[in-house]
Amino acid sequence: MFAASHLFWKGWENMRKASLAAIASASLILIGPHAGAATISYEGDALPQASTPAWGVFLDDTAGAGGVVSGGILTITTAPTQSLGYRLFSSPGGWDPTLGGTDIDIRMKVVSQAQGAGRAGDFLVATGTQAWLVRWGAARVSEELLGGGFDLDTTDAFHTYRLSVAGTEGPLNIYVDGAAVPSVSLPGVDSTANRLDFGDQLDGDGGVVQWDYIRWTNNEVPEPASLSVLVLGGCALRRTRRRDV
Ligand SMILES: [Ca+2]
Ligand SMILES: [Ca+2]
Repeated sequence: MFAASHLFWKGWENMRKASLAAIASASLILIGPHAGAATISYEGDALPQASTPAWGVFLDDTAGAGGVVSGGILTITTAPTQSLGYRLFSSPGGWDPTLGGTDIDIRMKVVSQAQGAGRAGDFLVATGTQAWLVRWGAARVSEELLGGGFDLDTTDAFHTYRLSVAGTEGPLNIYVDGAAVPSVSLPGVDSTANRLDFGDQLDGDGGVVQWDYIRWTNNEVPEPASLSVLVLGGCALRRTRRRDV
């Protein structure tokens, strides 16, 4: 008798888990990346120009110092008189203004800032209407075009920087290592550029910077219809849970 009821209970339990999983996966489909979302990553497994998609080398006066890939890390070495930049999306632009916003996760480390250099490396975010140029020094993260930034030891370890742009107009919020609150929130400057650039793009900057990955996601705003279905899905999930208690 015990075995039979135990079996029945296990069967019910499995069915309940299956239906919960079905509801959960249906909800995930709704809130996950939509067909219109675009995701691109550079993982440091090859030089940017040899990766998929291939980045253009738009600045290279490093005279051989340049970029070196090892163990999934791209290391860029520049003297203050040298520069090296990699570019994606210059034509056509990659930023879809009909999509809702963008997160760019960058895991990187400043190994050293060259003597006399302003900063060591940088990243340009340009949405087609606004642009930001984020720069990393050994002790500060800043924005070049309007100013603003925050102090941080960028040399002690790899840090993950999330550059999050609301829509195409901004502001740009920078989150460090998954923090809930941005370290800085910056308005952009007007720009028709539509691209991503990274490396050492500025005269006067230089040093050794290691880039582990760059992951770019252009998100679609969920449509109101999808949202209402999502809310219904959430209610169903709650009701199911309540019945179980
Ligand atoms: Ca430079
Ligand atoms: Ca990597």
